[in-house]
Formats: sequence, C-alpha cells, structure tokens
Amino acid sequence: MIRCYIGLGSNLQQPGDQLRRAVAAIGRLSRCRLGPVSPCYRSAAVGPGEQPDYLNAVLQLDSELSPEALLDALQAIEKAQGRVREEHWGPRTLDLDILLYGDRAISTERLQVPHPRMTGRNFVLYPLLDIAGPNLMLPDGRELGTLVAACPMGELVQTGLDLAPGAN
Ligand code: ROI
Repeated sequence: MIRCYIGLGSNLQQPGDQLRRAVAAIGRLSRCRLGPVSPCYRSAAVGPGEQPDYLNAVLQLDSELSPEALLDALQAIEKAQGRVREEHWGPRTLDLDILLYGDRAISTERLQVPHPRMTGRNFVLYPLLDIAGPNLMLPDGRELGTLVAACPMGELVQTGLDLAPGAN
C-alpha cells in the first residue's frame, strides 16, 4: 500500500454535497483504504476572474493502484458527479487531485506529483497539515511544516462540515 494524499475542491452545485459524495466514492474504491479526512475549509477562489468561493479538503488514501490507475479512478468520480472539461482555472463541480503518492516524484503527460501548485496554496497545505502533521516530507526533502510557515492562512476558514462517510 502506498500512502497518498488527495485534494478535493468544489465551487458549484452545492459544494458540501459534492465533497461528501466524493469522499464516499473514494472510500469505495477497490484496492484502496480511506484514512483520515481533513476538516472542510472555505476559501476565496484563486485564479483569474470572478467565481464563487470554494470548499476544499484533503484526505489520506492508502492504495495499491498505480498512479495512472488512481488518476483514472478519480477522474471517473469527477465525471460521475457531472464535471465537464471546462475552462482552465474556471469553476468546477468537483476537482480531485493526487497531491502526493508516497514519496514518489512523477512527471508524465497526464500526471504531475507532487501537485505542482500545492506548495503555495493555503487551501491545500492547511488541510494536509491537519491530517498529516508538520513532519510529512515531500519528495524534494522539504517538510510540510516549513511550507505551511511560509504560506499565510489568509481568509481560509473551517466550515464545521464533516465530510467523513457516515457523518450526518
Ligand atoms: N481556488 C480555491 N480557493 N480552491 C480551489 O480548489 C481552486 N481550484 C482551482 C482554481 C481555479 C485554480 N482555484 C481554486 O482549480
């Protein structure tokens, strides 16, 4: 089993429901075991133009799937929840990103791991810190605690929504 961390984001069509359904679907993936799910955060949209606030979270997933098979499985969940391949940086019903895949660095046409923009994004780093702790090390040797210290929390706020399967 490889320990993976998956980032979740949504800013369309009842984002809280989108994230809850996504966590449940990830929990049903074969050859995977769902671990802790972070608190759910609300964050202002990063990127050009006006769009609704996002809900973001991170979960731990131990997996026997290859990186590509895991990506396929996550994209199938995005699609099942109505994601259409929309404009780059545009609003989305559901975004699932492989943030980390064990200690591997992967760079292919389809997949870049660690996620290339995770290190500067508070809506990724803070929920990851909640479940992985400051000593988590990236493939390049940097520690999560160091990255978080360099990334202001800004207007990121916890929503109090519990995304774990079986909650509510
Ligand atoms: N902004 C926030 N706050 N959260 C996201 O998940 C997110 N995802 C994106 C872009 C459009 C870059 N902005 C985001 O893909």
